[in-house]
Amino acid sequence: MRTLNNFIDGQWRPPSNATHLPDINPADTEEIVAKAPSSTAADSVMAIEAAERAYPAWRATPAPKRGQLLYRVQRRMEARRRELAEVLTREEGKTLVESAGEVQRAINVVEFYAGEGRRLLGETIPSELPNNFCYTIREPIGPLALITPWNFPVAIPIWKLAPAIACGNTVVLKPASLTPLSAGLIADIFSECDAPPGVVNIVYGSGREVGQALLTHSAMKGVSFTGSNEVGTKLYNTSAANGIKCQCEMGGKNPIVILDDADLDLATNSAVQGAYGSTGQRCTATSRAIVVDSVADQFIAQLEARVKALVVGNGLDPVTDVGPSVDQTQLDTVLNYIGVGQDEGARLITGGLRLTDDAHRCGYFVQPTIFDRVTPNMRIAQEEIFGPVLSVLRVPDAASALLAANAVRYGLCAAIYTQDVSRAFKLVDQLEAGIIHVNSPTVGGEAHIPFGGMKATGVGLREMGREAISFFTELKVVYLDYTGSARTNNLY
Ligand code: UN1
Repeated sequence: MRTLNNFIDGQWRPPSNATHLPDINPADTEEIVAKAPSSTAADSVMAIEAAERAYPAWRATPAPKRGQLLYRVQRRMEARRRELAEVLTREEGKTLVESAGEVQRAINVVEFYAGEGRRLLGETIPSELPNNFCYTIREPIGPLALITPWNFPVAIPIWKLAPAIACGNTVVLKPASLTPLSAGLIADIFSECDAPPGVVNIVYGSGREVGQALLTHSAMKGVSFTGSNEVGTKLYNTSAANGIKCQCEMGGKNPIVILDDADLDLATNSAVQGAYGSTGQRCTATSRAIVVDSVADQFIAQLEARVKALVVGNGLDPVTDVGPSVDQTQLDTVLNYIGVGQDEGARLITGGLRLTDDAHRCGYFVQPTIFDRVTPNMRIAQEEIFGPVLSVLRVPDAASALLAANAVRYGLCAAIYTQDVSRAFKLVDQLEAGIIHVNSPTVGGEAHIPFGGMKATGVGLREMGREAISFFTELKVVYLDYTGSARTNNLY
């Protein structure tokens, strides 16, 4: 069992308070996967200072050369993909197939941003003056804080790190306390690839202690965060007070809209994958199925059969379809919402209980759950549950489906099931979501395609793809006058 330390200035350093906490396997709470520091603000400051010292040389390194570090990282990740996936499953709980998919996605992201090193383009803009050349340059921002959640402990750190450093920033990553070892392996890989000391630093600890110190330090120039709305809102406020750039990717309550002409087999598959994949612990999870009345009974019948057949268990077991909740708190939240749904009068179709038989006794397992007859104002139709629970809302037609879909505070993603392009395009126009899938599940996304949401889901520019470059750079505009003799300039 590995005892992790903070990764600062290219070295593993014990936390200043010498305190480590256990990293527990949620599928088998008797297994301690690793131990990780519960660091102090002083450790954060050390990491920021390392990032600050490394910044001038990294900023001066040509962008294509910065990209080459990422190509090396890509190759090391490919070589260590099995280990990364297994660690991910052990500490987060998702199935090995899901973990392998996450690792592949992270590798794709690294590959994409490695190439961006050669394409950190500006633009030329024609001036209204003669003999003037105007152009833009993308420059790095400075040392940045990356604060990442437990549910994608490989992909999310990577999809912030890779663009940040390709653009010439240096970073301090604070990974979620529940999944420290995945971040430890990422640090190993950067170290094996000869990342210059201080370009990538990792500090483990609580948001209150370590995160707060990162954000309020004068050298810190920006923060990219994925996690809860509660934390994200505080962080956005702190960033505003300090005048630093901030990007928050937060909750979702994503609908799948099923119209009367939908291919119901396809829609059922999508609902199963979207609602129960990763145990529902992803911000893109499908948590509402909004179904037109005329096909609702058939959809529910198909869905129920599929959900009852799902195998819940340890993600390392190849027969498992659905892993555990990540910890006791998350399990309690899910069970609490199941109780709320019943109290609100929704109809429990299947699931609803914690699994406590011998095979599941040592993990945080809950049955995949379906609620029918959910109405738009119920809490289980409004609030993010982050567990294997799907709320089905029945509606009379496409117009009321749209109203129900938009009647939440979040706006991350939505899926539409119809065979009619004209209805699909109209919904695409009207749905309040940053990512829309037509005839494909709400979850997932490709490495080079922007990711993010509207409304309470997100603030501060999209992640991934070339869009992420806007967040991770400053734009400089240059006016160059080559007249070479005195002339009257424009007056505005
Ligand atoms: C995905 O579902 O494909 O925290 C990725 C999250 C998201 C990432 C989801 N920011 O779940």
